[in-house]
Amino acid sequence: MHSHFAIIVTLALCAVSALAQKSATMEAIAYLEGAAVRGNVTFIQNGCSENVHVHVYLTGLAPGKHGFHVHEKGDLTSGCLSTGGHFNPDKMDHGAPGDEVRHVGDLGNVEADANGVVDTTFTDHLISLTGKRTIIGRGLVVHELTDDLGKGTHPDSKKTGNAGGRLACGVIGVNGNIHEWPCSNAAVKVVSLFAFVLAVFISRVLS
Ligand SMILES: [Cu+2]
Ligand SMILES: [Zn+2]
Repeated sequence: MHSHFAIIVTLALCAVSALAQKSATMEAIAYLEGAAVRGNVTFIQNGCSENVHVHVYLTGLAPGKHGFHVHEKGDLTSGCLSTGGHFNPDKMDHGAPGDEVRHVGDLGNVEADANGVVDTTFTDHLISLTGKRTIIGRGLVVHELTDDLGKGTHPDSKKTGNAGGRLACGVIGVNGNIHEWPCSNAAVKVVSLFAFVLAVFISRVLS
């Protein structure tokens, strides 16, 4: 009887920890500001290894495409220049969002309409709001020119996409009310794994 109780408790713990990791919605936001350009970018991730949904709203741009990247630092001391290079924890060359070889921070281009407004939504599979590829606390930059996605002939193509000056930038911050985001904590995974192994072990012993 005690053993059955232990199994039920253990399985319940597994389910709760699995659900907690699955259902936690993480949200982040950056307010971008420059001489003429400003706006908001929001990021939503519905679980630890899920894709990140990005909504970009910017005004004051020249019509057309503009390079759009996560840069490595959230430092705005000397404006957008202090945000460093593209966020690149995997030490790759610059590329397009859909490429195998790209910086984590390579979000491609956003396109402003005839009024200079960007209002668009896309999904990225490589950036994350948690773990090794987290973009929380890093810089977000919109550029003067089109990012050539690493396919240009300019010497900077494989480094920056030759996207020109930095028109506006901001820091990506937390925009949610959950106190602890689940998957940045390796301990949560260890506990879940331990509970699972224990449950399997107990059920073997009893059968
Ligand atoms: Cu950039
Ligand atoms: Zn890049």
